[in-house]
Amino acid sequence: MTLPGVQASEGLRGPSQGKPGRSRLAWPPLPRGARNWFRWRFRAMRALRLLFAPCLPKGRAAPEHGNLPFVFSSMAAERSFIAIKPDGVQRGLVGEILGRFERKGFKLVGLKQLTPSRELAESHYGVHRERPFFAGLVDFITSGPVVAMVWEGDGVIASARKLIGATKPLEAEPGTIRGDLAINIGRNVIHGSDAPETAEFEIGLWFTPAELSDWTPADQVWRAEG
Ligand code: DAT
Ligand code: MG
Repeated sequence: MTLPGVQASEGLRGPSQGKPGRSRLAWPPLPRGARNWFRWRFRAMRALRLLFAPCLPKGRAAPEHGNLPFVFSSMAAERSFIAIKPDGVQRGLVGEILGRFERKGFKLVGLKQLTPSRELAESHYGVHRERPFFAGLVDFITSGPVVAMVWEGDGVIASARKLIGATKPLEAEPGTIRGDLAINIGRNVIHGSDAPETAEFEIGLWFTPAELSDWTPADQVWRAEG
């Protein structure tokens, strides 16, 4: 049915838009879900641009999102899964470790404390399943509360690994978490994702999407340029 006052143009109607009056744009031959995604993304971006145009500093564009204000430029930022292991929690090192990531300037988007099930631990360390230390590692990681976190920011995966330090704490540089706070490989206080694929897998394993916050620190402009 054509809405009053809306003229549907036959020539411009999309390929699967059989109903008259549905569309005034020629959509490429994409599945309906993809078309809807593009359509709503476009509308959302346009609304945000209109809404924030007055407060957009001149020459201050976020390249990956057109001329949206910088507050939206973190939408596709990198995330890493970080966990303070039971030894770190038992030793009262949570504040110390969390503080190092905060002071670096990364953004905390997920945080919870839990004692992992064996199933969760075995999935998390599945890559080490065949290693002789696997059983002991699973026993250790399920032995008490773990503080699970997701941190966000440009380059956070590699940077977190540097903040954490080498797997063997005696080989970790002073100034790193393991270098400063641990001695033994089996008690190295913290885990950090080692690559984008593992980060994605681990975040999905430990957190539901609803447990992660999209937010912008009030001082974001002082953390990262542009
Ligand atoms: P990392 O935690 O630095 O990513 P990894 O993925 O190689 O290190 O190993 C996972 C954990 O398994 C590690 O933090 C401690 C434990 N582990 C690794 N190698 C070990 C070994 N040879 N003996 C005992 N535990 C070990
Ligand atoms: Mg690892």
